[in-house]
Amino acid sequence: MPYPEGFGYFEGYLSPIEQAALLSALRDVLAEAPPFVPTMPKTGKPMSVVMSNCGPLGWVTDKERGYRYQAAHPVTGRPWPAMPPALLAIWADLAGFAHPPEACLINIYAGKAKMGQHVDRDEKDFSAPVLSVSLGDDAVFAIGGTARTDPRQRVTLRSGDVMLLSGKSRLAYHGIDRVLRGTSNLLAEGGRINLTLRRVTKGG
Ligand code: MD6
Ligand code: FE
Repeated sequence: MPYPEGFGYFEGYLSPIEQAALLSALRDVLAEAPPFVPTMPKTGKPMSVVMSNCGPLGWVTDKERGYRYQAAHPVTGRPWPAMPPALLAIWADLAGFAHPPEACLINIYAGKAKMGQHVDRDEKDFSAPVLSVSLGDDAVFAIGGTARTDPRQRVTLRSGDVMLLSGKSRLAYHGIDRVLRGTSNLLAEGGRINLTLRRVTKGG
C-alpha cells in the first residue's frame, strides 16, 4: 500500500550527534516547562503520555476546558520556553511553508505509554504541515485515511527520524500503537520523546 498523499518520511534525518544536541536543548526546555499529565475532555481520564511544549503556543488538554492552544504552561502559568534553533532549522528545511512553527508539542512515552488514533485538528490553518521528530526508543506509528475506519499502515519511527503530514495526510488518522522498549540508548531513562511542530493561527 503506498503512503497517503502528502506523507513524508525522512528516515535517519538527524545523526546521533545531532540527536544528542537536540536532546540537550530539550532537557533545558523541560527544566523550565516540566512535563504535565494531560487529561481527556469531559471524562478527565489521564492520557498515558506526559507532555510539555516550547514555542509561542502550546497544546494542552484537561477535563474542564478540553483541547486547546495557550501561551502559558497549565501548571506553572509561565510562558513556554523558546523553540530550540535546531527545530526551527528542520522546519525550514522540510516543511515547505513560508512561516515558522508556532507550537512544538513534546510527548514523552515511558512504560507502556501509547497514543490512540486521532486527527490533529485544533489548528486554524490545515494548509501548514505538522512535522514530527522522534528521539529514543522505536515506536510503531499507524497511519490511515481521513475516516477512522480507513485501512492503516504501520511505520517504525526510530530515533532521528523526521515525518511530515501535509496535504491529504494532514487530516489523516494516526497514532502510536506501542513503543519498543530498549531499542535506543539515547535517553538514559529509556522510553521515547516525540516532538510535533505546528502552525496554529491562520496566515503568517
Ligand atoms: C508520536 N505523533 O509520534 C505522535 N501528529 O508520538 C503524532 O501524533 C503526530 O507524528 C501529527 C503529525 C505527526 C505526528
Ligand atoms: Fe498527531
